[in-house]
Order: sequence, then C-alpha cells, then structure tokens
Amino acid sequence: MRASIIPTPTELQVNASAAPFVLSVSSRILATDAAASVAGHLAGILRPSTGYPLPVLSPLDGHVAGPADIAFHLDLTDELELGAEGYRLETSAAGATITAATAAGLFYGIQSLRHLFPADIEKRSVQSAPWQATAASIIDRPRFAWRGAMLDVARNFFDVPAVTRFIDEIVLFKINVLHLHLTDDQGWRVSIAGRPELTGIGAASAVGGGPGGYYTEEDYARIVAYASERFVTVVPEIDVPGHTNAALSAYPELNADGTAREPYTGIDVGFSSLDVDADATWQFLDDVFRSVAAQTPGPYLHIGGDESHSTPPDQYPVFLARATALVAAHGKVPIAWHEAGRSSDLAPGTIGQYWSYVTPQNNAAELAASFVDQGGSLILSPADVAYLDITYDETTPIGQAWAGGPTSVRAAYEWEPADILPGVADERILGVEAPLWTETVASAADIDYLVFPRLAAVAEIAWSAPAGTPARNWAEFSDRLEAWYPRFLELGIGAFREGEPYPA
Ligand code: TNX
Repeated sequence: MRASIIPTPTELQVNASAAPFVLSVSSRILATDAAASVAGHLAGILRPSTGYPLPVLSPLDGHVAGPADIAFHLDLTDELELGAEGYRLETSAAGATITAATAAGLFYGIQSLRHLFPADIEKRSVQSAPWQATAASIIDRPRFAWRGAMLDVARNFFDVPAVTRFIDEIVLFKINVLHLHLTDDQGWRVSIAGRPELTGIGAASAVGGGPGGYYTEEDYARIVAYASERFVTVVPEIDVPGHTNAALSAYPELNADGTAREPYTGIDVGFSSLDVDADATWQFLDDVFRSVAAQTPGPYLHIGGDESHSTPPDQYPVFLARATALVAAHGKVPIAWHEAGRSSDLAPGTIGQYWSYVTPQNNAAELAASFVDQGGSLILSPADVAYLDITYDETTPIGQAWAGGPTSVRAAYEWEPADILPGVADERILGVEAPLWTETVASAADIDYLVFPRLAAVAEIAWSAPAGTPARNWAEFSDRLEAWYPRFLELGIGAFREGEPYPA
C-alpha cells in the first residue's frame, strides 16, 4: 500500500512493511472538548461508509486510546512547532493520532488521514471492511498562509448547496480561502441593506439569459458559517468600478448619464463603469461596503478593479485610492486585482491579486510590485497556469482558451510562485489562488470538470515544498493523482481525466 496524500506532506514516512492501522466496529474517537467539533467532523465522514458507531469520547473522562482508536491531541504549547496550521499524524497497529497546536491543524490532519484509507471510505452508504490505513508518520505544515479558490457566482449563479458542496471539495486539498466573485456585469448576487434594487433588478440576469439569483443575508451567513467550520475564510468581492453593469441597471444615478443600463447577458468585459465622480456612487459604495463588511467575519474585502477600460484613465487611480480607504474605514483589509497598482495612494496594506501570466505581460510585474512598495503583499493567480476556466485541450466543451490556453494539469503543477515577480521578496507572497470564472459554467458538474484535478495541482504548489526540491515532482504527483481517481468517483466529483470525454 502507498500513500497518495495531496498536497504532499512536508515529512512523510510510509512504513510499508509495518502492520497498518485498522478501524473496527469498536473504534472510538478520543478528543478533549476543544477538539470535539473537529473529531465530530471526522466521525461524520467515517460513519456512513463504515457503518461503525465511532463515538467521540473525552480522555478527561478516563478513556484511554487503544489500537483501533483515533486520538486527537490539541497541544496549545506547540512543542512540535507545528504552527497555526500544521499537524502530526501517526498511523500504526497501535492506533491513529493527530496532534496539532490548533483546531485547523487537526482538521488538516483529518484530510490526510482520509487519503490514507481506501477510496470507499468516502462513500455515503455502508461498504465492507477492512478499513486499513497504511502505517505512516507525517509531520506537515503549509508553505503559504493563503491557499485560495475563487468561484464566480456573478456570471452564473450558484445556490447555497452548490457552494457548500464546493467547500467540501476544496477542503480535501487543504484550501483555506474561498473568494466569491459576487458582482459583475451579468448579475449582483449578495443582498445589501438599504439597496433593494441590487438584488431586485440586478440579480435577475445571468450569462445567456440564465435564471440568475442571489444570496439573502441568511443564505450568505450559512455559506460563511459552513466555510468557517471547515477553516475556510470567505473573501467577498464587489468588483468596481468596472464590471458593474448589474449595479448600473439597478440604480440609474450610478451612471455618468443618469440613465439605467439594460441587463447584460453576454460575456464581453470592459464596457461598464460607475460614475467615479458622482456623490451617488460614493454613497452607494459606502452602503455596499458597510453591508458586506457586516456580513463578513473574515478580515478581507476584495474590490476588484480589473479591466476597468471604460473608467477615465486619469480617474481610475483616484477611485482606487478612495475605494480602498473606504474599505479600510469599514474595518476590512482591501484586496484588488493587480491593475489597482496604478494608484500610488492605496490604503496601507492593500493586497494585490496578480492575474497576468507566469511570465508577466505588459506592465503587470510593475503593477504588482506597486502593492509591495506601498506596504502590501500579493496573492498569485497566474492565468496561464492557475485559471480553472481555461480549457484542458482542444476537445474541452466548456471553458475558455484565452490565457495561453489550453492549460494542462501538468502546466497547473509545474510553476513556482517565487519565480514570477523577480523584484518581490518571498515573504511578500501571501500565497496562491486558483479562480474559476463561470461564463461557460452552469452546473455543479461543469464546476467539477474544470476545477478537478487542476485545483489539486495548485493546492500542492500552495501547501508543499517549492520547485527545485525533490517533493515537487510531476511524475510522482501524477502517480498520486492517478491513485486519487477512485476517490473522486466515490466523492461524486466528476473530475477531468486525460483522454476521457466530458461526462455530461
Ligand atoms: C478576465 S481575470 C477577467 C474576468 C473573466 C476572465 C475569463 C480578471 C481579473 N478578469 O472578468 O471572467 O478573464 O477567463
């Protein structure tokens, strides 16, 4: 038996000749109160397929872990120096133990443990034993703090169950940020106190005349809570001043000519802009940022800033300076796409999201560096390797090919974050994010097909050792990925597979 953990751990010793850990009908999960919710999460994964009761018990009540048990240890002193998200996982005939300094670390330990069991463990109906996990000893911590996936719910709307399903999928690979692209020309998807027409008029459209939709405050709170229970921070994006046709259709006073726009269902970009001078625009943004900030427990608020080709060029930097200051005034750290680096007056600490290529095009490297010069850091989403909506090959029936596409799984795996922007110090790279734009994506099956397995490749870049170390090895990764396909199947994730047709 081999271990096919993705992303590959920092230190992994597989004791192939040793007896494995075996889960049995009498297995128990031992966890103190502080670890009980994470332990319960693991029980929720293991009970349906094993059919075992797997009670969660506290060692403080005198329960002692035996060879069939899984024991959680929350070590707040962090003697093993596992940090904010690291963990140690030991599996053997003597039992399974997960140790971490935080509940998040324990949660990542769970994900690795899942990958050690047979793929059947992921089924939602009772399967037959044996439930063996390879004897292994793992110490693991992430390279980057920001390991993101973005879902565009504006071009096409995805309801709460689709989003929580997406969260369940991304956490398998230790992704810890869900960036929701909530607004664009084609639709406005989040309710804003005092601005009913954003979701009245602005949410009724989608690409190709799709049904549209939006999250009520309650819906949005459910997504945020579901994510938070899985150690995922939700980052809302309100894209301004371009990509705003939906808002411009809802409130005429946001338009320079005072006339409401018609709803838009095409896939062009760059034709819309808020009237960046109008007081009405700033009252609007104040309402929007206040409401979004109030719905967001996480520290970040993304304000887009990309492709604002219809904003007067001299006004664009002024707008970004003021908009980032407004976000900061509402208590959030602003994030913007790299074009916002054109402003030299960004609010202190504004984070840039780089979306040019692995080899920076035009002046993208300078724009990204501008955030760093202004005291901010960077999230890297190089479009030619990390964009999840780019086609895999000429036969891919959905997706787009603009960013140097098609983009293979191999290309998504073989790039190095530290090599993209030569002047930028490594510690200014907050991490990596893979965006899924949804102009051509209408269903959960479409999402799965474009996101997997590419997100697994990007997740390994975000979590595991850098290029140039033995851990970053395409041949070895593709073996692990191969071993993952039965697991995708059991999880109901319709992942792309080289040479196989689109399942729909
Ligand atoms: C560019 S990348 C966009 C999006 C599109 C995407 C299509 C970026 C910041 N903006 O508006 O959806 O290309 O791949």
